[in-house]
Formats: sequence, C-alpha cells, structure tokens
Amino acid sequence: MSSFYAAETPERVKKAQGLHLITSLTPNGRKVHILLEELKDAYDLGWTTSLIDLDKNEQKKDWFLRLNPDGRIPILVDNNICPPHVVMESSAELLYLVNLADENNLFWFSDPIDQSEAFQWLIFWHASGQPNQAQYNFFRNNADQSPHAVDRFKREVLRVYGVLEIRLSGRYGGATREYLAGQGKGKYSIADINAWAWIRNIRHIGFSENELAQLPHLQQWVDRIAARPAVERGLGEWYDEDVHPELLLETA
Ligand SMILES: N[C@@H](CCC(=O)N[C@@H](CS)C(=O)NCC(=O)O)C(=O)O
Repeated sequence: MSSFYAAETPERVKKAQGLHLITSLTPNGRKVHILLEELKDAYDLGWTTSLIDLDKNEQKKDWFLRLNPDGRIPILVDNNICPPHVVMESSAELLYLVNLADENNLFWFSDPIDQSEAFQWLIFWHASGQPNQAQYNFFRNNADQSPHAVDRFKREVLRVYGVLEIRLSGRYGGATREYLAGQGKGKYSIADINAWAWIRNIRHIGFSENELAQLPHLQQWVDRIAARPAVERGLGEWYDEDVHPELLLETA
C-alpha cells in the first residue's frame, strides 16, 4: 500500500472502495464511461468516479504517475484486490471490465473466433484510429501553423474510417453488418464502444459532404449506437467537472 499511494494522493482516491475510475470528458474517457453505464444497466455494477482537469496537468503529478506512468486518463483502480490493481490504456480497461463483470458476455464473446474478431477491431482502432484522430484534432485546432499536418492526418483518419466502412458494408463479401464483431450482422460489443467514442462526431470534424457520402454504413452505425441510453449517459453530465466539481481531484 505504501508505494501505491503517495502522501499527496487525494483522499478521494486513497479511500475509494471497489472500482474507481479517474477520468475526464474526452473520447478515451467516454469509452470507459459508456461500458460502465452499460454494465450498470445489465448487472447493476457499481463504481465511483473522480475527475481530472487536464488543463491543470494533475495527471502529470507524481501521485498520478505512480498509478499510471503515462500521465494520461482514463485509469481504472480495482480496490477489490489487495494491493489495488490499476489499469491504464482505455482499451485494456474495457477488456478488464468485461472479464470482471460481463458474465453473460453481453458486450464480449464466448466463442474464440468471435473473440478473435473483436480483438482485431479493438486493436485496429486503438493502434490505427485513435492516435491519428488525436493528431488530426490537435492540428485542426492549429491549422494555420501546420496545414500539411492537418492534411496528412485527415487523410489517414479518412482511410481508417474507410476500413470500417468496408467492414460494415460487406463490400468485399459477406452481409452488411450492424456491428464490428460477431457472426451475421454482428453483436454490439466493446469493439464498437471503443471506436464509437471517437467516431460519434463524424459529421462535425471537417469532412466534406462528398467525403461523408463515402461512409454511409459508418454513419448508420454511429446513429445506431448513439440511441442507447447507457451511451447517452456515458457522454454526459456525470463526468462533467462543471456539473460535479465535488468529483474533481486537485492537489497543491
Ligand atoms: N492510449 C491511451 C491514451 C490516453 C490519452 O491520450 N488520454 C488523453 C485524454 S483522451 C489525456 O490524458 N491527455 C492529457 C495528457 O496527455 O496530458 C488510452 O487509450 O488510454
């Protein structure tokens, strides 16, 4: 316990019981919020949440780096284990949660081939989607300084979205799919949640009408998942430091 928490670790984190999520309203945070909300609806799963103001760099302080040397959110602390187990990397957190709490495989798969598919799409997004989209978002906000970077990352994001479009459309064989992994039309799973938290704003990230027209199945997938109540809750006010300042972690 002594090396796990530092003197300056917030009491809210030290005293947390059960699952404790440290997060912020960002795409990687939102994917974990959404799964937790789904598990709450399905199994009545409980957890507590703390919020980080990324602009204040609390995530770069020593107490946080002890928990995640990468200095980024989200992190999930499982206090049901002694010493507590910390999970960094949002996709690993999704996998940890389905292993821990999804006993009926509502958001994961029992069949090894289905599991293999889900791993593929989970890793494809984690490795090829989110880093490029993160860079695209960054350079879009600094477009005057780096037009080449905007162009480069936009093209790469469009390419990755195009891969997902191929998968969902069944263009090169197979049926049109509703979800990324699973047999037939597929089954809603963490492979979808993982990518959706980033792609949900597809119509508002600077793609032209013509570019969007190349992605009809991906847009339908975005709308299909947006309609779930747990997804709506995972995006929203419970994770907003302006609405819940009492959840904010701030050290001197
Ligand atoms: N690969 C990590 C990336 C985590 C990440 O980039 N988190 C962002 C928010 S979405 C963050 O903490 N940014 C603040 C920082 O880098 O200091 C994951 O999937 O969890």
